[in-house]
Amino acid sequence: MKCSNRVCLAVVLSAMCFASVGNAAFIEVAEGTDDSLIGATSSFGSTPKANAVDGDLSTPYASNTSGTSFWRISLEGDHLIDEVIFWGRDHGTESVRNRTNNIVVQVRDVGNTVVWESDVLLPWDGVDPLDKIDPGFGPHVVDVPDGIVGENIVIRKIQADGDGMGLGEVQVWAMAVPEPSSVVLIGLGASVAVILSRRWR
Ligand SMILES: [Ca+2]
Ligand SMILES: [Ca+2]
Repeated sequence: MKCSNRVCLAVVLSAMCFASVGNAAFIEVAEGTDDSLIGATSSFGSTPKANAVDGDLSTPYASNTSGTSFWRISLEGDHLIDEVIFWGRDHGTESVRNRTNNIVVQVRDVGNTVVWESDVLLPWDGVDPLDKIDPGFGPHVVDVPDGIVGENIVIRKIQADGDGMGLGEVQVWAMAVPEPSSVVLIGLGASVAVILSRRWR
């Protein structure tokens, strides 16, 4: 089938637009993230912060404190966040599984401002530090509401309860948000495609 240059241009631009819109599936973006993009409270023994995204549920990050702790990952650019899924540490004892009690998950923007925060997850009763609820190993699925965009994901243990925080693995299901310049180009492409398709109908 032959087509004029203008019609071909319209077809190509339209295809680009549909490709952008059609790539709407969320993917897991945290696994394998470089250590330099991860921050955390200092770790216990040989449980470095990057262990939480090494793809291996049996290798945890564990904070070296009995107080509050945090673990943070940069996604390098704005992302539409769908879900955060995490696992704790599981060495067969409730006390180790408890290292995911009393935590919140946050989405933060590039300036580190919190744009969304979960409820307190897996809380204990707040009275007796030894009377915690066994949260189990996981997966613990945290649904982030539609439309939340951020660059950093933070998991914080918010209450000193005698144990550090342990994360066997963290997954972030998200979709990169195009840079403004890309959006302008896509919009321009769509406009040109519509104009040319009308003229050559
Ligand atoms: Ca791991
Ligand atoms: Ca969601």
